[in-house]
Amino acid sequence: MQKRVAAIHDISCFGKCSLTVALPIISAAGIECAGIPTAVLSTHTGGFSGYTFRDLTEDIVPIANHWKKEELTFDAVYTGYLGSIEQIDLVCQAVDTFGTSDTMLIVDPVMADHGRLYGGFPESFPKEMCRLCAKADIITPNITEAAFMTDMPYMEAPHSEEYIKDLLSGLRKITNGKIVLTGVCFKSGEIGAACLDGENLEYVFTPQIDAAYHGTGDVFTSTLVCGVLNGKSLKESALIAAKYTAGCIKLTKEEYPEMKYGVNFESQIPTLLKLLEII
Ligand code: PXL
Repeated sequence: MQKRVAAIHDISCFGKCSLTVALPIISAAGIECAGIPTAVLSTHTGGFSGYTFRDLTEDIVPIANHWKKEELTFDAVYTGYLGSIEQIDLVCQAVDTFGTSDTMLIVDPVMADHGRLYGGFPESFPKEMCRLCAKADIITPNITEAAFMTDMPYMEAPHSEEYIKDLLSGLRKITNGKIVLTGVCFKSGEIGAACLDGENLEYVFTPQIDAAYHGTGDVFTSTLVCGVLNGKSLKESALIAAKYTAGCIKLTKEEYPEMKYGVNFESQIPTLLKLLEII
């Protein structure tokens, strides 16, 4: 039976992130990807100025209610960028409406990077995001998001293992779900993720490429969703996601170093399908 995901993110019309990344990656893996757009922006908010922002908060619950009425069921709900605190509550409500006990909730608490909240987010946003993370089966914060949600200081790489374990224990107080903490770097030249499943902590690493592009967090978590729904373990899925994301960054750096335009994930889709053992 084909798996079905509901992806709840904004549509940034240009800039390769959120739904314009989740839809193609999840679909390429053979998984149906329905979407609830939380907002429509002309571009993402990182590096562009003067972007439009059409808020779709009012549509979230009616879409969920309609899906419920149609008796649509989902193997997973995958949430990403949410444009306001109100949307966090409405997404919790929407998940309760059309989700069942078999629906996995994967929350990427998209709100910050490099020690700073994204533009437009209030200081209180990380604390509010904890409520959605509390309901999740898997969360995928980066180091900045983890630091903000746990009230711990943000530390630049290279990280000590003690710092990563402290962040993970802080996150464990927020959620009983599995935790994939991204952007973990113990020594220069290697970057990856810490995967905490219950008490079991494992790391995955790939060679670090000296470049940063927008939307790579969305590429990573969309890929993780594909791995998990295709029956891979958390660690296997995180390694596939790390390898695919690193491959996209490497190719993009060779081709076109404009960070705000996102990565060339499209031409790497055949590699993704091989990593996922679909082809
Ligand atoms: O990739 C995360 C993301 C998603 N959506 C919007 C964003 C960002 C990051 O800046 O601005 C609108």
